[in-house]
Amino acid sequence: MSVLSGRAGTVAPSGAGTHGDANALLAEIEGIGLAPDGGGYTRPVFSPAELRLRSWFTAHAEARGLAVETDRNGIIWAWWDVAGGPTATATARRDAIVTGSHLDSVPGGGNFDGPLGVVSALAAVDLLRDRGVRPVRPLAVAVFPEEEGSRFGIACLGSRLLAGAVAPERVHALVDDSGSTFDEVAAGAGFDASGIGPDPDRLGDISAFVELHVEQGRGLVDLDQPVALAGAIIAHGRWHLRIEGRGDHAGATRMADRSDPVIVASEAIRSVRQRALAVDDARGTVGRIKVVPGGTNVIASAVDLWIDVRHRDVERVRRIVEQVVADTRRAAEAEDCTLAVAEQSFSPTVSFDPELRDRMQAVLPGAPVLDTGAGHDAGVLAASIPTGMLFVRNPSGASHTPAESAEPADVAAGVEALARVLEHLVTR
Ligand code: HGY
Ligand code: MN
Ligand code: MN
Repeated sequence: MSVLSGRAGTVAPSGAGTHGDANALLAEIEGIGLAPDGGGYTRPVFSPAELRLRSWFTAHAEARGLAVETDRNGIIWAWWDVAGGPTATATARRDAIVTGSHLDSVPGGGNFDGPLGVVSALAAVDLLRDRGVRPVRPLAVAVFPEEEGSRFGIACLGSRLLAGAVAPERVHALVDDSGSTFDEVAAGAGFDASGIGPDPDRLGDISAFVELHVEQGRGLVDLDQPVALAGAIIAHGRWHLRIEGRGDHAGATRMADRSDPVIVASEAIRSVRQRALAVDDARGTVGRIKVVPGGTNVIASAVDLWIDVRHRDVERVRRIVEQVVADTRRAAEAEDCTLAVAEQSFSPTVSFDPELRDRMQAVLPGAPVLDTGAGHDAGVLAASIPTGMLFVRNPSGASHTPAESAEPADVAAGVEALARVLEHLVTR
C-alpha cells in the first residue's frame, strides 16, 4: 500500500487523549513542517511534512475503525459505514455525507488552515459515536491534496481532478520549482498518478459535503460569535507572467543598453496594486516572484511572477487582469522585453447550496452567514454536489501566516457545530 495512504510514516496517534478533542489532535501535529525559527508551516503536497500528516491522519482514522482508502486522485477517504449495511465498498456507499478539508499549506502558513477541518471532523465522529448516533447513510472524512496549489500552481487540485474541472493531461505536465513533474513527485511519494482524472461515480454517491475551516478574516471577531455558516466565496484566479529580457553584466552594461525584465515586473506589481485599488472591494496580490538567474551583479534575463486577483464580480476580476496585462505589455515594449501570460486557475463566485445551508442553519440557530475571500475545496465541489462550510473564529483574522489562530473554546464550539450538522445529515 503506498505511503500516500499513510501505511508508512512515523507519526502514530497518541490515542485516547485526543478522543473528541480537536485541540489535542492539533497539538499532535503542531511541530510537523514548522520552520525552526517558528516562521510558519510549510507543508507542500507530497512533501515529507505532508506525507507525515497523511500518515498521522490515516492512523487516527483507522484507530477509530474507519475504513481508509486513497483514490485515483490522491484524496484520502476515511469511511464510517452503515452498521449492518451493504458490504462496505466504494460502490456500496450511496448518498454519503462527507466532511474534511486539506493538510497541505502555503509556504510559511498557519497550523489551522486545512488541518482544523480535518481534526474537527475526526473529533465530530467521536462525539457522534459517544452520543450513540447510528448513521443511516455512510459518512466519510476526506483529505484533499494540493488545496493551496503551492507546489504545482493550481488551487484545489485534488477536488478539481475529482470534479473534472482540470484536464489530467495538464496535471501530468505540471512541474514544481525544482522542475520535477507532478507524476515524478507523486511517484516519489508512493502514489501512481497514472489514473488521475474525473470520478463521476464517486462524486455521484455523495449527497453533501460540509467543510469546517478557520475563518480567514475578522467577521466572527466583529460579530463576537464562535462559528458561522458560509454564504459565498468570491471569484478568484491566478495568472503566471513570464517576462524575458537580456541578461548582462551589472557593471559593464550602460543604462541605455539594457532590456531589464525586472523593470517590467516592477510595473506589473505597481499595476496590480493600482488596478485593484481602483475597484471597490477587489483584491490584487503579487506574492511570488522569481528573478532569473538572481545574481546581485547580474541584469536578469527573465522574471517569473504570479498574480492573484479576486472580486465578487467575475467580470471585474477579468477586467483588472486585462488592465494589468496591458500595463505590463506597454512596459515590456518600452524595455525591449517579451511578456507571456498564462492563466493557472480560476474559480467563479460560488454561492453555497441554499437548501443545505438552511438545514445547517436549522441545527445552528443564530449562527451568522459570512462570505469569504478565500477559496476552498467545498467551493470547487459546489458545482457538482451540495456543499456547505462552517467557519471558526480567528482572533487575528490573519491567515497564510503564523499569526493565524483559533481559541481552544472556539475550536470546541466548531466541533460541536459540525457534529450537530453531521448528525442531522447522516440520520435522515
Ligand atoms: O488561496 C486561497 O484562497 C485558499 O487559501 N487556497
Ligand atoms: Mn489557504
Ligand atoms: Mn484552506
